[in-house]
Parts: sequence; structure tokens; C-alpha cells
Amino acid sequence: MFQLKIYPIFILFLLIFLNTSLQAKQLNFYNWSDYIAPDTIKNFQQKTGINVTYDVFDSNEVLDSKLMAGNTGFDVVMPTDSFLARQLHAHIYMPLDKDKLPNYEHLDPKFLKMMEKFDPKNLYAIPYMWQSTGIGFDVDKVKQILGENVSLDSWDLLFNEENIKKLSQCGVAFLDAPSEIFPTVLNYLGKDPNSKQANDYYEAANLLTKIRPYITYFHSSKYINDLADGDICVAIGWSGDFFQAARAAKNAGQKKSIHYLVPKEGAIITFDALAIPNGAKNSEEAYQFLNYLLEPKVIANITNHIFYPNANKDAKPYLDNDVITNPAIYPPEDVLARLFPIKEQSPKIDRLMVRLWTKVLSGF
Ligand code: SPD
Repeated sequence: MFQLKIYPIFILFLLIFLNTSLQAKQLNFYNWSDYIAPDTIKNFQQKTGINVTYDVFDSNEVLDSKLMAGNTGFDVVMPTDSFLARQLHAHIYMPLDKDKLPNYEHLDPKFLKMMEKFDPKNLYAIPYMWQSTGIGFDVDKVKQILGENVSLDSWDLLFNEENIKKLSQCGVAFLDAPSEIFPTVLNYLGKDPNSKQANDYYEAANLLTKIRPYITYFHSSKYINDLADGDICVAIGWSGDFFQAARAAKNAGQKKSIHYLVPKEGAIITFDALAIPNGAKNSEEAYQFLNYLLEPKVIANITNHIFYPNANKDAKPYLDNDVITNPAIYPPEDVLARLFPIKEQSPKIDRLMVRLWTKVLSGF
């Protein structure tokens, strides 16, 4: 009698157990657009049996507002350094258990030290790739418009009204990223790019408002294809994206010379980092994924595809020769010396930038 009663309960527990253990393992990854090799996710899924839901964004501001609202459902996300610092103050990430990341040893201590300014003791985030925010352009079109002898090494190309007015004929794109455009303009104006003075931001906004009529659009990913297709001829954007544009143009059989430069006045350098949000449902899978991305061959394959330099010291032997020797991808010392980081800003200045940005975009 007793045995008859316990039997169905046992079956029920067995079914529940089997159902949970047979459910496919899952990982939800939220990454920058155009920021991984086409086979990375597929290879990881094949290797581990973990199903990856992959989604992309093209703006720190968007990622930040989702993370701050909470319960994103993401297991791994990719904030940029100064945004990471701000988010760490809001305690939204899990501290990393390095024992679960045997490949962590491949990271270059030089980059870990740089990241410590944003993530003290490297407790929460893993540096992925880094970049500068400079100017990319179609050399022939720009020369056609501004003349053969135009000097192509200054922010004057875009911040001087005469120049941008002429370039507007062939299309000019700016990143839709106040956190990057304001420091870039401040630096051009000879001010501290991380200024804490409200007046400096008003001055930068004045310059932007003056040239606003000549900016075709503000967007942070569209410029890659538009430059390749000839819909624009110049953009402020992130270094690796312009090599992706050049590849897209070449693959489409177009003879285009797309160049990227860090202007002589200097440009922003930023690091993007991987982190696990608090409350991530699949943190074990997240660790497996992070550890996978830390494999030298895996990260080298990504760099070879997206043209951004990574933070892995053991990946170098696997980098394509034309990538590692390209000074616009791996900049030489004199260019590195012109790069400056963006620091975490006070909430007051952050709010001011957002307010002024809305005005600039609307053209008033
Ligand atoms: N396709 C864009 C990839 C670059 C992402 N990094 C943005 C960093 C912001 N400074």
C-alpha cells in the first residue's frame, strides 16, 4: 500500500529532474554591433552545447539605461570603460570568480592596469578590445571637394565650418554619442576633454550648433555601410569600423580608398569590457563564454575580423600580418601619445551633456 503511494511521487520527481537536466543550456549576450567574428558564437555553441541568444546595441547610453532599469535578462554585457565605472558605483555587476576563468592569465597586464582606473583591482570586468574615436573618410571624394593638397590630419576637417560645409555635399556622419563628441570638441577647443566647467560644454555645444546644418546624420553604426556604399564620404567613428567599411567596399567590387586617422590634436581612447550583470540567470554559462573569449586563438580571430586590437598578450601569434602591422589598428607610440581617456563624469555634467545634445540634434 505504502509503496503504491510513493511510486507516483518518485516518478514525478524523476520527470522534473529529467526535464531540467535535458533543457538546453542558455546564454544571453548583449554586444556592440559589428564587434565579433561571424563564427565566434557558432563555434562556442558547437563546443559547449550552450545556446546563445545574441543581441546588439550601438550606444553606451542605450546599454546604460537598460542596465540601470534592471532585469535585462542579459548574462554578459559589454560596457565601455567610463560607463563601466559609473555602473560599478550602482553595484549592478557580479564580482568575477577568477578560478572559473583559467584563460584570464592570457590578458596583458598593461591593459589590466589601464582598466584598473575604471574597475579597481579588476574585480568585475574583462578588457575585450580598445579603440580610438577619430575620422574615417573616402580619400578621393574628400580631395575632390577640398582639393588635392588639403591637409588631412586635423579635426579642422570637420569642426571648421568652411570645410564641413563643402563636405556636406558628399555626406557627413557623426556618432550619436554625447559622451564622446563633447570631449572630442572640448579637446579641439584646447580645453580639458574631461572638463568639469559647465561653460566649456556650452562652448562646445555652440560649435556643434554652428556646424549642425552640414551634418547629414547622427548614428553610431550606419556609417560603416554608408561609407562603403558611397552614401557619405566622412564620419567621426570608432577606428576598427572604418576598416570594416573598407572591406565591405572591396567585397562589393568598389575601388575606394577609405582611410582612418587620429588627428594631430588628439582623440579619445576607450576600452570595452565584458561583465556579468547581477541577477544573471546563466552565470555558469557566462563564465564558460568569457573563458572561451579569453582563448588567444578565439580573440585573435575576432580581431582579424573586426580590426580592433584586443587585450590578450598571447593572441599576437594568431593575428593576420596585415592587421598587426597596420599602424591605424595597432598605433605606434607617437599616435598612442595623442590619445586621451574619458573619465567618469559627475551626474551634473552628464545631465548637461545630454540636455545640450538634444538641442544640438534638433538644430536649435
Ligand atoms: N561597431 C562599434 C564597435 C565599437 C564599440 N566600442 C565603442 C566604444 C565607445 N568608445
